[in-house]
Amino acid sequence: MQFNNLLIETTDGIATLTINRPQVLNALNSDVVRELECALYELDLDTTVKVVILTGAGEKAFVAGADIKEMAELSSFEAHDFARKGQRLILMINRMRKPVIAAVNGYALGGGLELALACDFIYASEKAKFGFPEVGLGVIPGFGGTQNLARLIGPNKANELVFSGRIISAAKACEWGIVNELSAPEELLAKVLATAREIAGKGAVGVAYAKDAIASGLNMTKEDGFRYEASIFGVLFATSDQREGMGAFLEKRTAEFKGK
Ligand code: DAK
Repeated sequence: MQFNNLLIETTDGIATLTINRPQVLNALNSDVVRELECALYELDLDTTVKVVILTGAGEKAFVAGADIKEMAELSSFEAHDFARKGQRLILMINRMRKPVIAAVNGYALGGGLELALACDFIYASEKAKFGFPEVGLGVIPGFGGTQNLARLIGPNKANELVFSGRIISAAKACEWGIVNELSAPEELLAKVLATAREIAGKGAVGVAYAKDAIASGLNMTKEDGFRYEASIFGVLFATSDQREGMGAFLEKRTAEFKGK
């Protein structure tokens, strides 16, 4: 598929997906959301891709939110449709079998922060800024932001951020646990790539099931989560990656995982 708003570059099993509308700070209109969904669907099916990195074009923004110009004109039916598309995209990232890392290079506001929160973890530039300005626009976060943020940092900090519409610094976002690691802007992609390479060198089946166990477990009681983890642990003993991983350890060599 031809993408008008995305750049995709794949090297050594790591796909970097760049939202490319820097003239409007990479704001998410319905075309971008549709393209992201199509691109991520393809990347999930591509077994040569082990990790996906999501970032924004330009130096200023990851994504400065939903496209307010487009959103302002939506009818209620279109707004409902926009929400369904956006939520489908967020859920798709959760359900993908490979990790998606957000490299937040600038503003991550509103729908942009929701997109970053849907990723498996966030690395950010020291110059990045985070916030949910929605209440100032008379709405609330609608792409799962209230749910994902409260689960990540707890309800009290989520309440403060969402109710105030305040924009916080990258340092504060890191202190609050929204961001895993900060870097100088020019070092961000290299840092994310280094972590992506580390993950890509592991067994893809183990990584996929670990993602599933952690994400699914968050919606379960602890006991059900333990039971789910145990059943996945058992399933992994039917894979070639388990035989290769343990065999390589015993033979004192580097494992060559096949991802099956
Ligand atoms: N939408 C459209 N255009 C945007 C934009 C956005 N979100 N953010 C920036 N731009 C455009 C600006 O209009 C400007 O365009 P020109 O005037 O040059 O044509 C260009 O990008 C550069 O922006 P600025 O000139 O404003 O740059 P500054 O450095 O002065 O300010 C800023 C940067 C990020 C502080 C400022 O641009 C800003 O406040 N942007 C809006 C941020 C915002 O409020 N974002 C949240 C949007 S609400 C839903 C699901 C989800 C959502 C909604 C509904 N459903 C369930 C239905 C999500 C909602 C949101 O994300």
